[in-house]
Amino acid sequence: MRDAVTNLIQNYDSSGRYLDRNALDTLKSYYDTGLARVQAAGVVNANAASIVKQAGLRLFEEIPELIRPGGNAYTTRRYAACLRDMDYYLRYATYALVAGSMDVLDERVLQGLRETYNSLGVPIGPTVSGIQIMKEIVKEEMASAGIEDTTFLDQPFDHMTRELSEQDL
Ligand code: CYC
Repeated sequence: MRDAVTNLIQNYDSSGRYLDRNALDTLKSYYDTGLARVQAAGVVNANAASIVKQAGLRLFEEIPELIRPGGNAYTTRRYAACLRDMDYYLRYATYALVAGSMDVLDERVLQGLRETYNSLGVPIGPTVSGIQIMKEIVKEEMASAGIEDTTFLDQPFDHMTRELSEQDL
Protein backbone atom coordinates (compact mmCIF):
# COMPACT_ATOMS: atom_id res chain seq x y z
CA MET A 1 0.00 0.00 0.00
CA ARG A 2 1.55 3.28 -1.10
CA ASP A 3 0.80 7.00 -1.13
CA ALA A 4 1.61 9.80 -3.56
CA VAL A 5 5.05 10.36 -2.07
CA THR A 6 6.20 6.77 -1.74
CA ASN A 7 4.89 6.03 -5.25
CA LEU A 8 6.99 8.80 -6.67
CA ILE A 9 10.11 7.89 -4.72
CA GLN A 10 9.82 4.29 -5.78
CA ASN A 11 9.60 5.28 -9.43
CA TYR A 12 12.58 7.57 -9.25
CA ASP A 13 14.68 5.22 -7.15
CA SER A 14 14.11 2.29 -9.49
CA SER A 15 15.83 4.26 -12.25
CA GLY A 16 18.33 6.04 -10.01
CA ARG A 17 17.12 9.52 -10.83
CA TYR A 18 17.06 12.69 -8.76
CA LEU A 19 13.65 14.30 -8.37
CA ASP A 20 13.24 16.35 -11.53
CA ARG A 21 10.87 19.12 -12.47
CA ASN A 22 7.97 16.71 -13.05
CA ALA A 23 8.49 15.05 -9.72
CA LEU A 24 8.58 18.36 -7.93
CA ASP A 25 5.40 19.51 -9.66
CA THR A 26 3.65 16.31 -8.62
CA LEU A 27 4.83 16.72 -5.04
CA LYS A 28 3.86 20.35 -4.97
CA SER A 29 0.32 19.68 -6.15
CA TYR A 30 -0.03 16.91 -3.55
CA TYR A 31 1.19 19.11 -0.72
CA ASP A 32 -0.82 22.10 -1.95
CA THR A 33 -4.02 20.09 -1.62
CA GLY A 34 -2.88 18.39 1.60
CA LEU A 35 -4.84 20.46 4.04
CA ALA A 36 -8.02 20.23 1.95
CA ARG A 37 -7.61 16.44 1.73
CA VAL A 38 -7.34 16.16 5.49
CA GLN A 39 -10.34 18.46 5.93
CA ALA A 40 -12.32 16.35 3.48
CA ALA A 41 -11.53 13.21 5.46
CA GLY A 42 -12.65 15.03 8.59
CA VAL A 43 -15.96 16.07 7.07
CA VAL A 44 -16.67 12.54 5.85
CA ASN A 45 -15.71 11.08 9.20
CA ALA A 46 -18.10 13.39 11.02
CA ASN A 47 -20.98 12.56 8.65
CA ALA A 48 -20.28 9.02 7.50
CA ALA A 49 -23.39 7.35 8.89
CA SER A 50 -25.65 10.02 7.47
CA ILE A 51 -23.91 10.01 4.06
CA VAL A 52 -24.36 6.24 3.72
CA LYS A 53 -27.96 6.41 4.87
CA GLN A 54 -28.87 9.23 2.47
CA ALA A 55 -27.05 7.54 -0.40
CA GLY A 56 -28.94 4.30 0.26
CA LEU A 57 -32.26 6.12 0.27
CA ARG A 58 -31.44 7.88 -2.99
CA LEU A 59 -30.24 4.67 -4.60
CA PHE A 60 -33.38 2.72 -3.65
CA GLU A 61 -35.53 5.62 -4.77
CA GLU A 62 -33.79 5.62 -8.15
CA ILE A 63 -33.83 1.82 -8.52
CA PRO A 64 -36.70 0.53 -6.36
CA GLU A 65 -36.51 -2.96 -7.90
CA LEU A 66 -33.40 -3.59 -5.80
CA ILE A 67 -35.45 -3.85 -2.60
CA ARG A 68 -38.47 -5.62 -4.08
CA PRO A 69 -38.75 -9.41 -3.98
CA GLY A 70 -36.19 -10.79 -6.40
CA GLY A 71 -34.01 -7.67 -6.06
CA ASN A 72 -30.45 -8.15 -4.86
CA ALA A 73 -30.93 -5.90 -1.81
CA TYR A 74 -34.24 -7.56 -0.87
CA THR A 75 -34.43 -9.07 2.63
CA THR A 76 -32.95 -7.18 5.53
CA ARG A 77 -29.77 -9.25 5.40
CA ARG A 78 -28.99 -8.16 1.87
CA TYR A 79 -30.21 -4.60 2.47
CA ALA A 80 -27.75 -4.40 5.35
CA ALA A 81 -24.96 -5.96 3.24
CA CYS A 82 -25.55 -3.29 0.61
CA LEU A 83 -25.30 -0.41 3.09
CA ARG A 84 -22.25 -2.05 4.63
CA ASP A 85 -20.60 -2.19 1.19
CA MET A 86 -21.40 1.50 0.64
CA ASP A 87 -19.80 2.23 3.99
CA TYR A 88 -16.66 0.33 2.89
CA TYR A 89 -16.47 2.39 -0.31
CA LEU A 90 -16.82 5.63 1.60
CA ARG A 91 -14.26 4.76 4.27
CA TYR A 92 -11.68 3.53 1.78
CA ALA A 93 -12.29 6.62 -0.37
CA THR A 94 -11.13 8.76 2.56
CA TYR A 95 -7.94 6.69 2.88
CA ALA A 96 -7.23 7.14 -0.83
CA LEU A 97 -7.96 10.87 -0.57
CA VAL A 98 -5.50 11.37 2.24
CA ALA A 99 -2.87 9.14 0.59
CA GLY A 100 -3.24 10.89 -2.76
CA SER A 101 -3.02 7.43 -4.32
CA MET A 102 -5.54 4.85 -5.46
CA ASP A 103 -3.27 2.01 -4.40
CA VAL A 104 -5.20 1.28 -1.22
CA LEU A 105 -8.39 0.85 -3.23
CA ASP A 106 -6.82 -1.58 -5.67
CA GLU A 107 -5.27 -3.60 -2.90
CA ARG A 108 -7.98 -3.66 -0.24
CA VAL A 109 -11.27 -3.10 -2.04
CA LEU A 110 -11.20 -3.86 -5.73
CA GLN A 111 -9.12 -7.01 -5.90
CA GLY A 112 -11.52 -9.82 -6.78
CA LEU A 113 -14.57 -7.70 -6.06
CA ARG A 114 -16.15 -7.96 -9.49
CA GLU A 115 -15.83 -11.75 -9.41
CA THR A 116 -17.40 -11.87 -5.93
CA TYR A 117 -20.26 -9.64 -7.04
CA ASN A 118 -20.81 -11.68 -10.18
CA SER A 119 -20.95 -14.93 -8.27
CA LEU A 120 -23.45 -13.49 -5.76
CA GLY A 121 -25.55 -11.77 -8.41
CA VAL A 122 -24.84 -8.31 -6.95
CA PRO A 123 -25.52 -5.97 -9.88
CA ILE A 124 -22.56 -3.78 -10.86
CA GLY A 125 -24.53 -0.95 -12.50
CA PRO A 126 -26.52 -0.06 -9.36
CA THR A 127 -23.37 -0.41 -7.23
CA VAL A 128 -21.68 2.13 -9.48
CA SER A 129 -24.72 4.41 -9.07
CA GLY A 130 -24.46 4.06 -5.29
CA ILE A 131 -20.80 5.09 -5.35
CA GLN A 132 -21.54 8.08 -7.59
CA ILE A 133 -24.41 9.18 -5.34
CA MET A 134 -22.04 9.11 -2.36
CA LYS A 135 -19.58 11.25 -4.33
CA GLU A 136 -22.29 13.84 -4.94
CA ILE A 137 -23.34 13.86 -1.29
CA VAL A 138 -19.73 14.19 -0.13
CA LYS A 139 -19.27 17.16 -2.48
CA GLU A 140 -22.42 18.77 -1.06
CA GLU A 141 -21.08 18.27 2.47
CA MET A 142 -17.74 19.82 1.48
CA ALA A 143 -19.45 22.82 -0.05
CA SER A 144 -21.48 23.41 3.10
CA ALA A 145 -18.32 23.02 5.22
CA GLY A 146 -16.78 25.81 3.12
CA ILE A 147 -14.04 23.66 1.55
CA GLU A 148 -13.57 25.14 -1.89
CA ASP A 149 -10.84 23.11 -3.54
CA THR A 150 -12.57 19.78 -4.12
CA THR A 151 -11.20 18.81 -7.51
CA PHE A 152 -9.41 15.84 -5.96
CA LEU A 153 -12.63 14.47 -4.47
CA ASP A 154 -13.86 12.75 -7.61
CA GLN A 155 -10.76 10.63 -7.93
CA PRO A 156 -11.35 7.71 -5.52
CA PHE A 157 -15.05 7.41 -6.34
CA ASP A 158 -14.39 7.50 -10.08
CA HIS A 159 -11.52 5.05 -9.71
CA MET A 160 -13.75 2.51 -7.95
CA THR A 161 -16.54 2.85 -10.49
CA ARG A 162 -14.12 2.61 -13.40
CA GLU A 163 -12.44 -0.51 -12.05
CA LEU A 164 -15.75 -2.15 -11.16
CA SER A 165 -17.21 -1.46 -14.59
CA GLU A 166 -14.20 -2.54 -16.59
CA GLN A 167 -14.78 -5.60 -18.73
CA ASP A 168 -12.25 -8.41 -18.89
CA LEU A 169 -10.52 -8.56 -22.23
C1 CYC B 1 -22.10 -9.08 -0.46
N1 CYC B 1 -20.12 -7.58 -0.58
C2 CYC B 1 -20.74 -8.80 -0.41
C3 CYC B 1 -19.70 -9.77 -0.16
C4 CYC B 1 -18.50 -9.09 -0.18
C5 CYC B 1 -18.79 -7.71 -0.42
C6 CYC B 1 -17.12 -9.71 -0.01
C7 CYC B 1 -19.93 -11.24 0.09
C8 CYC B 1 -19.75 -11.62 1.54
C9 CYC B 1 -20.75 -10.93 2.43
O1 CYC B 1 -21.96 -11.04 2.20
O2 CYC B 1 -20.30 -10.26 3.35
C10 CYC B 1 -17.92 -6.59 -0.52
N2 CYC B 1 -16.24 -7.09 1.21
C11 CYC B 1 -16.76 -6.33 0.20
C12 CYC B 1 -15.88 -5.21 -0.01
C13 CYC B 1 -14.82 -5.35 0.85
C14 CYC B 1 -15.07 -6.54 1.63
C15 CYC B 1 -16.08 -4.12 -1.00
C16 CYC B 1 -13.62 -4.47 0.96
C17 CYC B 1 -13.51 -3.77 2.24
O3 CYC B 1 -14.32 -6.99 2.54
N3 CYC B 1 -26.59 -5.23 -3.49
C18 CYC B 1 -27.33 -4.39 -4.24
C19 CYC B 1 -26.75 -3.01 -4.25
C20 CYC B 1 -25.39 -3.24 -3.60
C21 CYC B 1 -25.47 -4.61 -3.02
C22 CYC B 1 -26.65 -2.45 -5.62
C23 CYC B 1 -25.05 -2.13 -2.59
C24 CYC B 1 -24.49 -0.90 -3.28
O4 CYC B 1 -28.37 -4.68 -4.81
C25 CYC B 1 -24.51 -5.14 -2.19
N4 CYC B 1 -23.08 -6.96 -1.37
C26 CYC B 1 -24.34 -6.48 -1.62
C27 CYC B 1 -25.27 -7.43 -1.20
C28 CYC B 1 -24.53 -8.55 -0.72
C29 CYC B 1 -23.16 -8.22 -0.84
C30 CYC B 1 -26.79 -7.35 -1.22
C31 CYC B 1 -25.08 -9.86 -0.19
C32 CYC B 1 -25.35 -10.79 -1.36
C33 CYC B 1 -25.79 -12.15 -0.93
O5 CYC B 1 -25.26 -12.69 0.05
O6 CYC B 1 -26.71 -12.66 -1.55
